[in-house]
Amino acid sequence: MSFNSICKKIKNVEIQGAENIAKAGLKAYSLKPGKESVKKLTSLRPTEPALINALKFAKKNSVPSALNHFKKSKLKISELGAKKIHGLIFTHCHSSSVMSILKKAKKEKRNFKVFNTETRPLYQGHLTAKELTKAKIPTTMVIDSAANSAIEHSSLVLMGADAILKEGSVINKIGSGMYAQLAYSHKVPVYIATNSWKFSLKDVKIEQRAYKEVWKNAPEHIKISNPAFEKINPKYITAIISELGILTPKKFIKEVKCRNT
Ligand code: RUB
Repeated sequence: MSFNSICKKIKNVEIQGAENIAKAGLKAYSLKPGKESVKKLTSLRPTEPALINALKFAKKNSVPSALNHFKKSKLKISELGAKKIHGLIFTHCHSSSVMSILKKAKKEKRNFKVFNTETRPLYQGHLTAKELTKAKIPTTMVIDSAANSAIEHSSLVLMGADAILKEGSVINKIGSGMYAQLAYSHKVPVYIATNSWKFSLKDVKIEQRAYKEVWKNAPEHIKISNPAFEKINPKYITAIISELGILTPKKFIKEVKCRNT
């Protein structure tokens, strides 16, 4: 694949999920290193600090060592996260970090089932349902607006992250904030599975995507808003599962800042 075809696939969400985007960005950068490439790559999906952090690390060290960081971290995240898996798990969108935890839990023969959302408008939930079913994990997909009763009966909500901000809030697929708030109201714990490279000291722009993703042939003059992501308030988050451990948002921020100084 060429630099430009990787960029195109990232832009139109054929390559999706923060970590996959960061890894594809590293591949593209290795094909065409330089400042201009970094500028182009980081403009494609603006809500992605992992891509920015991975490129920074690769510039200083190397692309293989950045890829190795993701590989090692994923192993740790799946090992730590699998220990939390039991009963009914609710997830949203498609996160490779969440997938790795659920597959590890399956390997450990843990007893659990999954409810996942279809995730309009781009239906990343189809990817999740297909991947989990292929791994022989019992999975039921629900439409996004049917999540309340699924969450009410869940043992825990497990979602990924695109960004973690300095006050401890997490940015993930649109709907994540609402699901976390619902879980909180039902006293269901919320865990976020993520690599610590999603942390950003700077504020992160929420990507607005084309209205055509929501309604292809919408009549003229109809306004459609299509934010791709939203914030999850840290008060709804039980813990963040990362390569740094299973930590409350506050402790996660402390730890990540400590390591970066
Ligand atoms: C994907 C999404 C995922 C995070 C985390 O959104 O919100 O939950 O990116 O993924 P999109 P991972 O499909 O718009 O990219 O755990 O793989 O980094």
